[in-house]
Amino acid sequence: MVFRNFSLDKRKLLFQFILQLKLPAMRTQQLMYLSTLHPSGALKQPTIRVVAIIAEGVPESDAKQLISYARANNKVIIGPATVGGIQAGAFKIGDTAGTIDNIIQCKLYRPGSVGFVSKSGGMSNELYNTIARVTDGIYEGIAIGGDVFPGSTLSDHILRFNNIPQVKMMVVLGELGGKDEYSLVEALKQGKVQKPVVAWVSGTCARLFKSEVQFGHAGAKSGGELESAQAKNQALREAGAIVPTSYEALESAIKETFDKLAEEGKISPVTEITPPPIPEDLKTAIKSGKVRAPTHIISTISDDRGEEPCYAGVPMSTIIEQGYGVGDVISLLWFKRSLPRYCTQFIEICIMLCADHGPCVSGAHNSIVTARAGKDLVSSLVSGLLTIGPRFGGAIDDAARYFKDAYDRGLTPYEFVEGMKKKGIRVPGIGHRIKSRDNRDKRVQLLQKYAHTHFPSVKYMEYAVQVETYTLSKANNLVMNVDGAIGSLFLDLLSGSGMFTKQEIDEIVEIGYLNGLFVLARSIGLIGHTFDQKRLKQPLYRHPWEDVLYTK
Ligand code: Q5B
Repeated sequence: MVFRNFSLDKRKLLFQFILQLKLPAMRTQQLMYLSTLHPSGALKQPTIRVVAIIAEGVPESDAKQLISYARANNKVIIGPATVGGIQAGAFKIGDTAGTIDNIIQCKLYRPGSVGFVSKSGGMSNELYNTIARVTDGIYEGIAIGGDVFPGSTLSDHILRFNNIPQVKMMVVLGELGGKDEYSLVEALKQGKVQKPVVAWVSGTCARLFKSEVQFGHAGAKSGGELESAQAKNQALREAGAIVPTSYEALESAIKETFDKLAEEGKISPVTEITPPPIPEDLKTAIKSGKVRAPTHIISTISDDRGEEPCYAGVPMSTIIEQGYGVGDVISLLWFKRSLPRYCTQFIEICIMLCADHGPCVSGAHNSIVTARAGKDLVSSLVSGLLTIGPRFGGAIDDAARYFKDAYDRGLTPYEFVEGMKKKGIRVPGIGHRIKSRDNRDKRVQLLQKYAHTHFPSVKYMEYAVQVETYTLSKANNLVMNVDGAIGSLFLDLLSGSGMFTKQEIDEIVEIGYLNGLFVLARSIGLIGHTFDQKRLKQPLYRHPWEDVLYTK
């Protein structure tokens, strides 16, 4: 790659330029083209005559090679390190002339009579403004860039302007360092330029410094006397350019030259047009409080716009420095409040208990089969997660809903279970494929023990235990399962903590937050199973024939 310092800003300019390529006003003969890959690639395109290199820091040896290729092939390079160029009312490249407001203020929306060339991009914007104030405006403006080896020189552009009939006068802004300006001096002396040239070489202050000074541009170095601004201004003056005595006097020199041409009838009045109103940039308008844009998303749980992300208003530094745990983060992001430690610890216990239950359960089996089919982590995880539902792991919300409804309505366990049977609904949170009266689920016991010790009330869980006592009288495996334990205990957490209104509890149960605990927890295990299969380099899974009952 030629460009070693291709900054983000420059890439933005490139993008901006590519958008500009679509402008209908663009004139093909002045097509300027940027290659994101290599400018020599652009130069080699037969239809491209001019290449602008906006990148800064192009190595000098590379710049020289590009320049010699361009010269040999009758092509033009503007830059490197150029801010671009503009043909007023027609085409703009790069960031030259700045914002739309500035373009309008500098009358760059329609052509004037002045050809302008500058080394400095920043100063070219300044001069666009100056020229607009005292003349009928710019016809074309080019910043050649401040590198030691510019692709095209000041005199290249002046000679070009000299041949453009619409350009009646030229303004040149050079700078100290290098000898570029002397090629213009030569062209003036040889009578190659017939139109008035107003010129100023900036950097006269360099003499005030005791040692050699390097200004902003690579080429702007106060070297020997010949390269000084004073010497170049003098040489230009002697060659016939109109050179003021100071930069401050440049504006009046431009004005006088223009007025003289106008008096002589060499400049016909420009047809003024009213530029079409450009709608204000939305971001700027919003920032200044002028408009309100409709939002497409409402978010109430987190905010990443400040210095640090906030979860429910709590800054990340507080979360980290005050030792918050996963339970605290869940309480902030799901419940939008800081819950007491016994609650967040309960959430963490749920996550730990449900993280995995071996390779044979639906979710893990799916993830294992998917991983063995060569699929990636996310696919394997998602395939396992998709099995979570009313039978497997996803019965927590329904358990909470039905237990709450039955308890709040004062139903006896008998009335509740038989009522469900009549409706043909299995009691969520009850029943397990391998757990039974004699092989209780240790996880359920641990949750119950924790709640008995820390919760102010366990009324819903006690009701679930009564339901279990009744279902166990029907069948040995109709035990309270982990979904039932979490569902009933979360009801106790919500109602006993004093942190939620009745309405909020109903909403949490109605929306169905609680399956989220299983989904989140089991993701840990499913990811583990996926890694395990990949680590073990397990082959494609094929279910054995002998394990299938083939029947007609
Ligand atoms: N019967 C869990 O059934 C299972 C009944 C019932 C009334 C019930 C079943 C069920 C509700 C949903 C639920 C969460 C499908 C389970 C989990 C996470 C896990 C998993 C792991 C982990 C098991 C036989 C007879 C039939 C049924 C009756 C069954 N359940 N009656 N209420 N709840 N429960 N899911 O053993 O007369 O013959 O028609 O749906 O809470 O998923 O480790 O594996 O961590 O990964 O297959 O722990 O209970 O029994 O379906 O053959 O039914 O019992 O009506 O009666 P089974 P089935 P009948 S925890």
